[in-house]
Amino acid sequence: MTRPTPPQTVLVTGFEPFGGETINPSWEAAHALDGERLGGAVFAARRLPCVVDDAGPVLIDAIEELNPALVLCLGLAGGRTDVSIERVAINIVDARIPDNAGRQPVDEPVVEGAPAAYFSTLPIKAMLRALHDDGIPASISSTAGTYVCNAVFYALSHYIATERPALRGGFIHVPWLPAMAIRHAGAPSLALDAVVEAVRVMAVTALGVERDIRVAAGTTH
Ligand code: PCA
Repeated sequence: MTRPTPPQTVLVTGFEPFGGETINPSWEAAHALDGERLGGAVFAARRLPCVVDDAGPVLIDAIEELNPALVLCLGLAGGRTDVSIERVAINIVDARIPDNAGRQPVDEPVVEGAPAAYFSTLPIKAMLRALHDDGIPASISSTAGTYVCNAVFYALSHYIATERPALRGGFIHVPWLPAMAIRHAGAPSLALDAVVEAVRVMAVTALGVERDIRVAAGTTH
């Protein structure tokens, strides 16, 4: 008798609230997907602390525990208008506000002596097209900022490059939820259901597309 193959794990992470907010849509979306089946895969969600020194190690521990086939890290970028698929992680922390441990590093590397930057190993253009085909507003972003999200994205990318070259993983920023945007006049927002659906679409695409497609999605500034 052949044993059924266990489902592949898609690790999806979100962050705890930060910067005076009481909710973080990135964790709300990840949490909503925890345990959900997706074809031959299953989502496992983990919440990361919004702490520069801790978030990367918590993520790496989760990868070593779960041995996922794919890692999608989510974070909030209040003010962004759509699902932002991040292209590049940079080796710098320049925190505009203190993190949740009260530390505010300025111009410190994420990993001492490591390369300046890494590109996402996700098929970002194929993911972008799949989101648009599904009617979800999305774009490619070429900066994940210089705070905890970029630090996690960099830690993940450095880990993949040095320890697990076969693993695919990257970072996606999401806008405020409508209930959060109310407090910021005129601010853009995206409903939680749309964010959750976006993560499903991105996961299916990243699991199924080996070579990324070539479509222009850059910016002039
Ligand atoms: N967004 C912050 C950190 C946690 C989060 O959800 C960022 O973009 O760095």
